[in-house]
Parts: sequence; structure tokens; C-alpha cells
Amino acid sequence: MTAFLIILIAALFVIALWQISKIVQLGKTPEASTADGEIANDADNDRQGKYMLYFVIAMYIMMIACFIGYQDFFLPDAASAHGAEYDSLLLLTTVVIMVVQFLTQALLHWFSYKYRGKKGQKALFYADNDRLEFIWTAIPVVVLAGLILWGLFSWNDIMDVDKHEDPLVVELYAYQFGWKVRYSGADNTLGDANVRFIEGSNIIGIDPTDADGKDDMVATELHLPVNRPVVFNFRSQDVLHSAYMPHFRAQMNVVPGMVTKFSFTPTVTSEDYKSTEFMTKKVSKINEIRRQKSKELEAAGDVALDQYEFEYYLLCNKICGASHYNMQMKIVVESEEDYNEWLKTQTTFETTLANAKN
Ligand SMILES: [Cu+2]
Repeated sequence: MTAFLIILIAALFVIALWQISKIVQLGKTPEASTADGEIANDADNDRQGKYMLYFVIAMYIMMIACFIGYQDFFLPDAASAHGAEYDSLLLLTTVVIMVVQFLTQALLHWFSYKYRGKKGQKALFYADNDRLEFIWTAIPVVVLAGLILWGLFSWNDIMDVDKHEDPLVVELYAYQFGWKVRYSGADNTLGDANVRFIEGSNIIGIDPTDADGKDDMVATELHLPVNRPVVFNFRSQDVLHSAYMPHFRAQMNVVPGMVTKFSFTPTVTSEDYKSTEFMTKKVSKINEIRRQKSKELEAAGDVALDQYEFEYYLLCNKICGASHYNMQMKIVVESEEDYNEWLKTQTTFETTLANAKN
């Protein structure tokens, strides 16, 4: 790989030198560059005009092929309350961009082809037209203002963490390279915390003197009851991370030295999400690929791959170091009862400290 890159760099360097020498050549005395072959003739213009047309056709074919070929990689329906509006906004923006670029690119390349250079043909000198300029200014202003306003209202609504009644308060704690989650316990209030308190079993720095922190519970899996609003407080131990929960359309920077917030309501349990038509198809397709790959591996004397099963995940979406790619935590959305059952199995901070002393 390294050898290939070195060869590639050397090749690009030679091409750059060659291009520079051509530019130097062009900059020399005008007589030298007007020699036959340096000035475009009708055949050249005709060819270049057609290239413009071929280029735009190839671009559209590639674009449509990508949309069809990469369909599997689109995110499935959102599993959070605000997700549907977020998706509509994204869809509308994409449709507007697609329609506008389709028309403008088509016109740009078609005119370049249609009015390609011909001997004796002269371009029309057309200074300005107030009405035309008004139209092509007013339309983008109205469309963009609409999109921005809708986006702004959606943003304000999604980002308002105080709008919920009785939300579950949870802390997501990022470090190189993993996540911890802290539940606020019976009082639903997180105790004070600071990385300076990290010591022994106090792995995420909860203030041992703060009474609110005594019933806090630190866990390695994020369990959420379905249909209850959750307010997330994010803290980082070391560098900038980003908490990304794609299925809930949620992402927030996790910044050392400050607490950032985001809230959403999960609306689909993990089990229900797994049994959607989209997900069953996707999972069986992935497992088919794994079966084929396993055959090859076993033939070569290696261990076969595990069966894939879908889970919601919290991922890190900022390149934060060597193992960034593996910085993830499983999310389980379940019924209120299952959630309460699971919560009972977790250890409070008070107990953790007491156990550490014994
Ligand atoms: Cu990270």
C-alpha cells in the first residue's frame, strides 16, 4: 500500500511538472504559440461541445445509480418522537436541491453544447435584464427563507430540553475509548461530578460529598423506557467526542470541561425495531454475506463469523484517537417494566464506594 502511494505521488509530481512546463510554454512569445494546432478549430470546438453533453449525461447516470445502489445504506425510519419531522426536513431539502441542480446542470451543459464554437459565429452581446434578475433572485430568497425558517423552528423545538414533563435524567460520559452511562436514581437528579474526583472505583468522577450523587448508578449499557422523554447530559473525560445515535436522529458534541444537553423520546422498542420488514431483510442479507465469507474462512482454516443481530448503538462521531472506530455502547429501548427490572440490577454509587472500602 505504501509503495503504491509513493508511486502515485511520484506520478502526480511528474504530471504537475509537465503541466507547469506547458504553462511556461504558453506564456512565451505570442508568435510561438499561434503555430498550427495551438488554436482551437471547428473540429476541436465540436468535440469539446459534445464532451460537455456526455459529461452531464454520465453524471446523471452515476447519480441515479448511486441512489439505487446505495439504498441499503439509508437510515431506516426514525425511532424517536422528533425523528419524523427531522426526516421530512431533510427530504424536502434534498428534493429542492435535486430539482434545482437537475435543471441548472442540464441547461448549463446543453447550452455549452448547442452554442459550441463555429467559425464566423459571434456571441450576442446582452448587457442585462432587470426582470430576469428579479426572478432569479426572488425565487431562491423565498425558497431559502422558507427552508431556514422551518429548520429554525424545528431546531428550537428539538433543542428545548426543558419542554418535557418528568423526563428521565441520564448522563452520558465519554472517554478514550468508550462510554459510561449514569442514571440519576430515585431522586432523578444527577450528583455533581468533575474529572478531578476520579479515584479508584469512582471511575467517572462523581462528587462523593454530594447527597444527590449517592443513588446515582453507573452502567455500561444504555437502557431506556419506551415513550418517556430522556434528557441527556454529556460529559467528556479527555478530548472532544460526539454522541451519535443515528436511529434516534440525535447527535451532540461531548466537550471536556462543560456539560452539553440533548433530549429525545424513544418511540420504538429494540424488539419492535428488529422485527420491522426493513430490518429483517437487512439482517438476513448481512447474514447471507457472512455465511459466504465464513465458508471461505473455514476453508482457509480460520474461525467462522458470528451471526449478526441488530441493536441500537450510541457511537462516537468525532475522530478522537486510535480506537475511535470502536467507541460504542449498546442501547436497549424496552417497556417501563423491563427497564425497572434492569435498573434494580444496577449498583448505586454509595454501594460502589462502600464495597471498595471493604
Ligand atoms: Cu470519541
